[in-house]
Amino acid sequence: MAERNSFFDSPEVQNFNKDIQQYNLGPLWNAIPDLMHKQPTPEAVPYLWKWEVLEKKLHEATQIFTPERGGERRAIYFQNPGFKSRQPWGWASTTNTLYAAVQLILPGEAAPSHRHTQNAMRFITKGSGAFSTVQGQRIFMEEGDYLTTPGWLWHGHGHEGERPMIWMDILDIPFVYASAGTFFEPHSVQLEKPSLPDNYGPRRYRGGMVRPISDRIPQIAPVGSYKWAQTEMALDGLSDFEPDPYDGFAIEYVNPSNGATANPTMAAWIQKLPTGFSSKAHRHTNSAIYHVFKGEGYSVINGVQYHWTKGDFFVIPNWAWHEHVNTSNDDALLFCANDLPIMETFHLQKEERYEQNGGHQEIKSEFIPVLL
Ligand code: GTQ
Repeated sequence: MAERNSFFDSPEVQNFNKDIQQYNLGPLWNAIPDLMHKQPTPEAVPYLWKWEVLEKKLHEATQIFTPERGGERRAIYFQNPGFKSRQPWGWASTTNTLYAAVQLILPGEAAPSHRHTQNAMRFITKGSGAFSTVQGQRIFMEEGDYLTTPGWLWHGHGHEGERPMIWMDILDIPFVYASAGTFFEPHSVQLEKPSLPDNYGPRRYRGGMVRPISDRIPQIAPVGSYKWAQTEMALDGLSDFEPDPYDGFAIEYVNPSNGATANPTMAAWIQKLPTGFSSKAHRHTNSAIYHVFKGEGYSVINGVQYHWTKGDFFVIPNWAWHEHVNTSNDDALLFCANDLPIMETFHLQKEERYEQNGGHQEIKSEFIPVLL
């Protein structure tokens, strides 16, 4: 492409550009550098939210909002500061395609059943005794469980336990919004009555290890919930071998009925970083949202150091260089949700390895999180 020169600033061109606006037309020659930049320039920025802040704000929200009063869920979403000027859907974008939130439910509360075209997944951060009713079965949730609720499935939540329960929601809200594919419908009853035994999917599939022979036809979410005990066992098995240099010991949740990601548009996995593990840096087109399930360490994202401890959440936007380090004396466990399936479906996925300096970025500054 030719260098941009004074031609673009000439009154003749500027007047023409202005003139065609009244016909709702636009000049490509003016727009192309912004439309077709050399590499991804996501509005999302790297960011990190501290657990102490989230937990406190969720508990404060219990004084203000109840599902009964508001007819909805008590969820607080991760607003990426890079989107603040983009209205209205910038309000709820954590990355360019993904929304993530933390949700708190109190014992005895019920979040009403509804369905929408957005796909959802959950990772259980704290507590037990709450359930999500999906596809007619109550799926009880415990710390470390991963649940899938693909688009248009009815889902509502209840809590039979003793203490507040918190989990992470991840949905493809910005992607579906941009595609104008949003449908939403509340259920006719408050919380859908179960039509199958409790934990039907996870019990029949043993966490995705097997497939009952009657289920050979692909289904959208046959497992429903991937139990922590089984995930931990799988991680332990993998740990006898070499870690991936970029992601440590990482295992992805899959749908055993079709071999694809557990949720169609979003992938999710768990990464174990052993003591002292320091990954190499790379970047990829897909964006990722991380939750620190266990441990302590830091990630370097585009040369900035993000310290994390248990419970924190952080964002790696598209095409950002990143690497992870475990600084603690124990394993660190990271839950990662990402839009890899979207990027792969549209042939946009690319990865690049950081080759300089032994594969490690120079740390130029440290991120200072907003504290209470
Ligand atoms: O729990 O069903 O954070 O529908 C956003 C939309 C949670 C849910 C969110 C949802 C839900």
